[in-house]
Amino acid sequence: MINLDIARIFDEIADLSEIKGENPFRVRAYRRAARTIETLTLDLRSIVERSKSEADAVRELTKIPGIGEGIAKKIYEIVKTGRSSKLESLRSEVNPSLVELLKIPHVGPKTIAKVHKELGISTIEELEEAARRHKLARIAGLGRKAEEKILKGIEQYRKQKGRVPIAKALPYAEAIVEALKSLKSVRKIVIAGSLRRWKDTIGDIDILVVSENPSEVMDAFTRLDGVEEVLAKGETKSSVIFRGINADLRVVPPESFGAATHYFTGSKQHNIRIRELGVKKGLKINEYGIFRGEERIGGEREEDVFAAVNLPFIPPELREDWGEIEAAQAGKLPKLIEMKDLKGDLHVHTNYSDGKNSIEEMAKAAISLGYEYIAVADHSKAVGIAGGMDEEKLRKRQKEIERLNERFESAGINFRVLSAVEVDIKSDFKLDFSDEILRDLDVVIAAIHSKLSQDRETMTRRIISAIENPYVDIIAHPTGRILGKREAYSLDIERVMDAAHDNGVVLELNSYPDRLDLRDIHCKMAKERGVKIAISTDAHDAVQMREVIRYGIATARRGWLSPEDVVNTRSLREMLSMLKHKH
Ligand code: DGT
Ligand code: CA
Ligand code: CA
Repeated sequence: MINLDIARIFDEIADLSEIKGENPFRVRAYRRAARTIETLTLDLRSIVERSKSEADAVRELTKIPGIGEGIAKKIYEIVKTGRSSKLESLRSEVNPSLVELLKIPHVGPKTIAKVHKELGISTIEELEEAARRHKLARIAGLGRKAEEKILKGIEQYRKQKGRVPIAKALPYAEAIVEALKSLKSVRKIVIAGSLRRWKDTIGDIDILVVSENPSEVMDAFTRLDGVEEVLAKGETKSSVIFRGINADLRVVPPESFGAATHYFTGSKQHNIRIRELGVKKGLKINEYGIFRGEERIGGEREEDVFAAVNLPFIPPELREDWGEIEAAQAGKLPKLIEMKDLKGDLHVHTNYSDGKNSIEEMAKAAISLGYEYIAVADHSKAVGIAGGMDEEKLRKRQKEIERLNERFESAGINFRVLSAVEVDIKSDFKLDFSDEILRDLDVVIAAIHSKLSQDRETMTRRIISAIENPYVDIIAHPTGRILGKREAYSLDIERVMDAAHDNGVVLELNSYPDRLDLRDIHCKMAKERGVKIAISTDAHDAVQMREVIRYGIATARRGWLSPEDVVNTRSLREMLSMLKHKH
């Protein structure tokens, strides 16, 4: 029982309770617990096993932000017994095929309950059929428009079905590598495929191994704790389902390791281009090596592949055939941003809105990451569900920030807490705080949180109107997508970028792994248009601030960003001077 298994149990509890119509706050608490546990660096099992009693364990567990007493007791039960009585009773009450319906965009638990009760619908096929025959429109609360939306949602769901956000697959792949690394015969082991390219969603996990004893590796792989089904088992390749995700493992000979690593890292489009360059030079390049006629001329190292076609090493994140080969030929590959380039986080929440930690706790966590500043950007009042601040709360927070900064200064600590807000852009284009209030803040972040279905022109103008406000410095999660749940809202992103450029407004890359918004290709577009980017976490507690940033950095790298394209690689003073509203 590892943290990820526990997180999956809470996800399922949340899904089933939602369909059953349980209290939405409780549903949200389960989901929040799942997200917290997923990125936790502490091992829940050892916390429980270390404790002398249940009460002792609960006391320890509730110290983790996002874990209350009810959740802590469930964790205790899960670790001790391997089961959750809550989950088991829910499973017996809710038809499991209804759970899949919940994954369809635009289909919520209320709709599911209704169509199930009135039409007996319990599968996607039945729902699709009913929508096509306009049977749904006869149910109260649903109409022709709802039918159209549901059909679109089904189409969307089928397109991305089977793909998971990277943050779900990467920890599993890392766990597999960790387990197999300890085998005596394993000489080398790497993660390849879309995971090595840090794509935002992952179809399956690909792992490569060099070993003189392939059958030992295959035996261990197919028997790993977490393997739910063995799909194929051979001498060179095996495939399994590992905690719900497909995983391929290949054992290759040492002389092919570089060529295989390149080949199985992909992308397919990139590989095809490299192979064509090889053909022009009379070379055959494949997963076994680099060949001239029958003669092997390389393939042990990945660099050999690029060198064979006169290219410098191309970082995996760029291998999408988005122009990286031409750039490499011209000696114009970007110097990609790295984690160590970051000097601060410009979007974190605190307990002044929906964050778990105090300002001081967030600041200390940032200091331990080597940052020089954070911008605490709590929600504004319109986002009531997130405990948005009113003017009075904002003033109170301001005092606390000032006191804290004075303490840092007198202690000789080079760190500043910036006073920021994530101000809501309302559907009537107005911002949720007056200009007088925004003027006095260090950093103003604006974002849309409601009425996401306005038409394309309205949404575009709504964001641009915020960009044109004299005090808005950054637009957060500019397209609003949530991976696997919500597509980007209908938006003319090019016009938004042009307006950001003309007004000196920064666009945010939100590192949260189910957002990654701006996405990779949008980062590249922004760079080409001279729009600056802030890579932020949007963290709601200190653990998240530490854990999710790697996904933001990876997405920035996929978007070709260099340190100079990103504002929070600058020192405090330089960063502030790049914002529109100078202080
Ligand atoms: P995914 O799993 O859908 O997220 O994406 P990938 O890129 O991991 O794709 P996958 O797992 O199907 O295959 C791994 C790599 O193997 C892929 O990135 C490139 C290489 N590959 C697979 N099929 C072909 C092919 O037909 N031609 C070439 N040139 N490469 C291939
Ligand atoms: Ca793959
Ligand atoms: Ca694969």
